[in-house]
Amino acid sequence: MSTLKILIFPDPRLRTVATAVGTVDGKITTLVDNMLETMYEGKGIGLAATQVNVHKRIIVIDVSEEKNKPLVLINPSLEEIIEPKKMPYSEGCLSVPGFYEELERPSKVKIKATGLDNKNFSLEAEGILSVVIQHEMDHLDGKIFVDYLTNLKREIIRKKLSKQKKLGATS
Ligand code: QAP
Ligand code: CO
Repeated sequence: MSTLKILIFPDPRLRTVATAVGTVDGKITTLVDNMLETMYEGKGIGLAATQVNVHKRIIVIDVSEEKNKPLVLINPSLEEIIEPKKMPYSEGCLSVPGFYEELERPSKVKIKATGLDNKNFSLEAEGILSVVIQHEMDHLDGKIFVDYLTNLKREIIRKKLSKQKKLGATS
């Protein structure tokens, strides 16, 4: 296994719309292993393939306390918004390091996806899992959580991260 380089906002490659995975083969399972390792190393709870510059519809998530319950979603799609009542949640992103902002998203959703075994499944998600799934599915369409903020807030974040990159900062 190896860790992958994460694209940092405002990298334009984060705007790429990912394409569907055909069948899950060895190449995909290796990618998923590396995405999980990258997510765990970064202390993340979710990562989309887009963030590691692979433009395929793949998400890995682990919202468990022990970090031992990986969830892999291939070609995820929203089936139903079960509870449209918006839940406020402070969101972060491995591609927007150091910034957290409160957003509101539907609190309970039903999604459909393919697993590593190539089988389709449905999943009802609420609470933080619902939020993370929606956040990661946005990445596959080139959307980032900062897009929901005011232009001013997004510009401040963009400028700070651009400056850090220019200075070669690692934090
Ligand atoms: C998405 O994001 C998420 O700024 C996953 O310095 C997170 O795992 C959705 C992270 C929270 C909803 C709520 C961010 C790690 C990880 C940082 C992440 C950082 C180090 C973010
Ligand atoms: Co993200």
